[in-house]
Amino acid sequence: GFAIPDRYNASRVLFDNLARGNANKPALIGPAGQRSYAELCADACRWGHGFASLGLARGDRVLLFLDDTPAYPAAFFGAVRAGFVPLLINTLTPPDLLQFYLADSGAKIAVADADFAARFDAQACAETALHTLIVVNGVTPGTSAPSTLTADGWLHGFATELAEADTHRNEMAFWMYSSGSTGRPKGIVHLQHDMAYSEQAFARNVLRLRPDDICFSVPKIFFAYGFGNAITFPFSAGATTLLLPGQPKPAAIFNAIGRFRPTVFFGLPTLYTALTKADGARETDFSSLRLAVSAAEVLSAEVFNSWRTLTGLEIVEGLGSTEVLHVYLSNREDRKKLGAAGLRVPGYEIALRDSEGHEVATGEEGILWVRGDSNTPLYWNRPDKTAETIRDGGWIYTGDRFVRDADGFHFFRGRADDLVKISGQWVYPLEVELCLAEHPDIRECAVFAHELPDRRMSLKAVVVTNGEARDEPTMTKALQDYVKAKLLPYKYPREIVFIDELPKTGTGKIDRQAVMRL
Ligand code: 3SK
Repeated sequence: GFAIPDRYNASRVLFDNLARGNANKPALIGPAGQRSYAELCADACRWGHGFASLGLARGDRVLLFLDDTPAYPAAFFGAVRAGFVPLLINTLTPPDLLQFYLADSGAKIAVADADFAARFDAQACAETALHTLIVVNGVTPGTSAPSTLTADGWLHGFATELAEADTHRNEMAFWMYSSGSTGRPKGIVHLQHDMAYSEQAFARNVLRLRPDDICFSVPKIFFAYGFGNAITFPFSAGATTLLLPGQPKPAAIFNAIGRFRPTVFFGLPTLYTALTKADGARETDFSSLRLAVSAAEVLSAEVFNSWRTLTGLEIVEGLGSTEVLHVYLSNREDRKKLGAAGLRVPGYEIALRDSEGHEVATGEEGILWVRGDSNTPLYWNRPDKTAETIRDGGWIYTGDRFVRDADGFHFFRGRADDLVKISGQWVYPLEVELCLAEHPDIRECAVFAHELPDRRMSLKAVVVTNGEARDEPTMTKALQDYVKAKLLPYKYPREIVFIDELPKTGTGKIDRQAVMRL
């Protein structure tokens, strides 16, 4: 473990910069604005007072539906400092899923960018405890939240200093949600000390950030990966974070690199692939970058080599999870193997176990278990899922099959279940299958994952429609849009095959092996 005091509030990740002499340094830069550490701390204090003025009590949840702008860290740290618990929510979430998040968490207050405020419609707000929606970065014409406030004018009325809540290191600090197999995501609870722990484990040992670093995470703050990259690590190092709102299109990313000169870049294989192939790549000046990091998907040799040719940098690959908060296996700048998720990150215990729970020998395949002090203690309201995943005194069962070589490098061999990572985010094919099956034009369907030539995973659906006549391109688009609107958008099947009848086994069940060969 690392030295984190018993009485500890996670807002120190930001506020300790004031005592460290960083008040006038830029904490964040980017097209949506710049803030020094002093300004960001003042903004956070205003948010903390603002939330309290709306009647929140210690431990109450605040749902954040925010893009990467200065308002995100301000609202997050303000809530934590005042003893409230922010939820970091994917801004692509459709209204019925948003309703689930609000109802499951009991959040009474939400904060949303003006561009997303309309998502808080009657469906999203029904049967929830939400009483106030605070809109940032603009005004909104109206929502179904009982009361809506525009942050700009409202926040200025509050004081710019706020004493931190006297929280215990093991008190709840913030949550994120992860996918569930049947459309019921799990609230992953993180504690006050978890940010500091993941920073001491991963960032200090692998990234070795310097105060003059400028971190640029394309994965957004609402992902655990982006949250560490863009918030926890740069602020812990007294460095600067570059926040880029909007869709992460290559042109916007190249423009941000040229204009703001980041030194550490965080992406994932899908993004690196898109960047190396995009117009404008060769015209971009990457010379400010000293480090490029990847996680969330297996990195192929092809992507590694293309990025090195383009920028001169060798990508450092790691693997983490939202449950652990950040990366627990990683390559190093000076010790890496292509195709490996990496070495154990100090601070985490890693075990590869067989189905009886015994550790396997070097070179043998086992399921990866991980234990460290940033592990979530529970899924909110889900004792069943908590007991399935967190076992034997705090070990997390990841469901990932791995082999470890004699040098301690770990190689991914697939999943123990059918959970799959698409563009770096978890999906259960079954969840997509259940969703598609509800479409009025679908008689039966099967959805499964398959590996692409570059080792990334993709989703394919095989469907039987109700009607005889069908225009396949139009219907493909309609079915993809249907899944995007019902589930999170990245869960849509990239390929849809239309057939007249699904192959069946002798007992009349769908023959999945045969379907996968189609
Ligand atoms: O998917 C990953 O590898 C990851 C890394 C860091 C934090 C969170 C996640 C899910």
